[in-house]
Amino acid sequence: MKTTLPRKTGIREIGAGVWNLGPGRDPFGGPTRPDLPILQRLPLLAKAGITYVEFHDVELPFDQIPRAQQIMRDHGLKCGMYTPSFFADPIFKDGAMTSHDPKIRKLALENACSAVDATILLGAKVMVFWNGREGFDFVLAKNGQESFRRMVDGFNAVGRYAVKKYGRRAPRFAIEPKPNEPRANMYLSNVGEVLYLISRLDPKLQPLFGLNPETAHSRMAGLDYLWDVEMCLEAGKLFHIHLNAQDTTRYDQDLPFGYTEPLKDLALCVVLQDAKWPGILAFDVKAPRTDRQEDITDILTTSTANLKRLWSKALKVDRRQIAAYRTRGNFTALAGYLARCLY
Ligand code: GLT
Ligand code: MN
Repeated sequence: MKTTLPRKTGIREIGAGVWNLGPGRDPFGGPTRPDLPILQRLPLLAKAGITYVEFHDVELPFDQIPRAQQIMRDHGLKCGMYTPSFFADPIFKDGAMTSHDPKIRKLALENACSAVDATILLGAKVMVFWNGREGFDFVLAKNGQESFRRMVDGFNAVGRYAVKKYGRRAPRFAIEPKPNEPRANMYLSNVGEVLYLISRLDPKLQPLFGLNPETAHSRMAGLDYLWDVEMCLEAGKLFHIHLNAQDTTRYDQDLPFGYTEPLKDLALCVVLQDAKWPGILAFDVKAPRTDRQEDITDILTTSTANLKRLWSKALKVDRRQIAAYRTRGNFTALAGYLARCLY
């Protein structure tokens, strides 16, 4: 059964990445489940209620797209976004666009351009750039100002390629910030930094660039994801969103949406509803190492159930009450009101 969100503006169905259903690897141990071939994950995603699937180029290379599309059609799936992997291949160990080696930067650009082609072929409207290896572990390992210019040049070049080849059909690019992991310090570590980078791109290309904020990534940076999302909305730059949960500022956990901070998640639903945000609400979660193969989609069904519940509760939140609490400056009472809506 497809999950849909009642009274959502625009797209009502849910998204998730094929990598969400991995074999349970972590930095301290190998897989605990079979590594299911990507195409075999598609029926599982469909069965878990997902409609919009997300892929990295390394998960769905060009030549496998027709086969994937057939499976997707059979299961009522669509592609929500596509993204070049600038982090898995050891060649990108010190970054893709910000690598010191011009040959590696050229390869990154080529990969990004083929990802544009794949995004178009798959009918997705958004291509994501995650800053996986862009950054540094040691001070002075890179010249920060030069790195910034390399990112500006890189994104401009991808934007130019997309516009030249596809004109108005060009996908929109959503840059996904994260503060650390795998690098000690990552460039484009938060929403504000990405908004600044976009302001430095070629003005003609700026409309093509926006963000894919991820709730857990904001939390890892010790930031409030509601404010991060509101900044994206204010700038007209919320192009995509990754929902999950994170238990304080430790390593990236990709926990089920709604698990750690349900009250904030309720408020997030209120904000998205009021903004009439039309895009796909997508999960970026990770089936934990301890879940058995037969339970691998529990992470998605749990996230979905939480989202549906919070979304419906958010529809019932009385906006006039919120306004009244604001006017009177009764912020603790406002917190109490939200808690009553939630519990
Ligand atoms: C990686 C990362 C995610 C990104 C994915 C897209 S890859 O799993 O942790 O947050 O969205 O590149
Ligand atoms: Mn993500």
